[in-house]
Amino acid sequence: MLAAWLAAAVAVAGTPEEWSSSYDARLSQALGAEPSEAIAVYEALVAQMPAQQEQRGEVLYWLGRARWSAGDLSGAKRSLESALSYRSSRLRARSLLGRIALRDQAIQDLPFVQDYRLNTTPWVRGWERGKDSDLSVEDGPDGRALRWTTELADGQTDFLAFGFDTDRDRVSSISLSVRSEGVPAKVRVVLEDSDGQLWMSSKQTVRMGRWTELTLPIADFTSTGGIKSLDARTLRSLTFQDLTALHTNSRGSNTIWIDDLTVR
Ligand SMILES: [Ca+2]
Repeated sequence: MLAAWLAAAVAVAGTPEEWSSSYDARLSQALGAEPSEAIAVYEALVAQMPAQQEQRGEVLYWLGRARWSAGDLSGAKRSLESALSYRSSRLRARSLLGRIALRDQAIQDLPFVQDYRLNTTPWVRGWERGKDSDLSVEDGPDGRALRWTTELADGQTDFLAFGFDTDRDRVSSISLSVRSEGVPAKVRVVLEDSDGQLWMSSKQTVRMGRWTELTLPIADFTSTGGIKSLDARTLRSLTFQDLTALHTNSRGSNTIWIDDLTVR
């Protein structure tokens, strides 16, 4: 019903000005609808909008969101990737693509061991800065390893992340080798549980030009709030934060290598 009404409204909409005035109302109606209805609405809108119209990016973003809610992951990714070329929706689309990738590439079986010969899994490049190609597998100082190119800028942190989908298997520790090329790095690992509560490691110093082995028992993570204790069967994601720019005056590009990730 809603879809039919909106499709009709789309058909009679004329000038870009008329578009803009009714467009927000249409979007908010679709937001309250069932995903299948909303998808029909957004598809009708996208079909009618010229490619160069900036608002098309927003509709593509909402179409991607609705497809994601309906469980259509590949359709969601297509819409969101299309939305990336519109300035107004790029950040939101990239953020949702990142969150989808977290779930897509989540660690399922424990123990999980990665020596970074072939690919960058399970890491997802943080979606607030840089670009996806900042993360690659390359010949490093001691064989193949994960290479992460970061940019040290005033007041700016950066991150990588991966998801857990371990079917309530208990995670007990995370270890990895890290090496920073340009400056000694400062990093921290943050865990999120299924309630959205965050748990932090202490800040870790990564040596410059040498490997630093980080071993992080889950029991050592502390909560940022709340009083419950961490249930290591309910971890949802891990974020590897690069805090280096807050601890050095150096600016510009840095390379962080990661190898031998083990999750037990
Ligand atoms: Ca390796």
